Amino acid sequence: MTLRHSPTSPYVRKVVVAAAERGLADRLTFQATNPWDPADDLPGDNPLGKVPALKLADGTVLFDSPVIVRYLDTLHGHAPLFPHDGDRGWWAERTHALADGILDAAVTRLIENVRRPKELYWADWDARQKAKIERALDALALDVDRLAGDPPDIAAIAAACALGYLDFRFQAEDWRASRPDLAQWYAAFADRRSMQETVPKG
Ligand SMILES: N[C@@H](CCC(=O)N[C@@H](CS)C(=O)NCC(=O)O)C(=O)O
Repeated sequence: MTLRHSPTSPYVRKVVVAAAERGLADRLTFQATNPWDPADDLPGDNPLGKVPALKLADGTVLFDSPVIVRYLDTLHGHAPLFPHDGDRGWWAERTHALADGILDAAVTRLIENVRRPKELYWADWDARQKAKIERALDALALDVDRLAGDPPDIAAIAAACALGYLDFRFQAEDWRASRPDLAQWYAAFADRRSMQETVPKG
């Protein structure tokens, strides 16, 4: 399987961490891809022009990251990344969505602050995204006890990748101060080999 990959994408990181946590790391090969390069052939694999995209041996291309992680879950015999049992399963799905929502808002903020021409900066839009992130972090912090578990499920992996992305792109904004339990959980999770091997660079 070939993963179209960018070293700074938190959605890619989530897929790579999920694969590593279920013993699938050796099954992945990587194709470096810059989704912002108009000359890149990524749209031929993913019409949305986004990474991650996973190319299978038969030519099928899977996207987006939740679909790829679901596919990975069919390839191993360990505890499922997406828990099967009722309440726990729905909670994990919701927490995965919450974490991806943090990423969506954070990536939107990054574009607004870094890529968008300065004269077009829309402060209210930026503030709206920031508020989403703050509320979602509060919700994660309330449920921090449920993030525990070894091996981690998709909720914990997605939450950790979201927090790691905030550290990577928004170091100046301290999400830890008002959420010490979440900070403590993340400090331990970030030590896992799967996380250490995927620290974003760039
Ligand atoms: N919902 C998608 C989001 C993927 C995404 O937004 N990837 C970014 C990189 S972090 C990208 O490729 N952006 C290029 C673009 O939006 O044109 C997923 O979960 O895979």
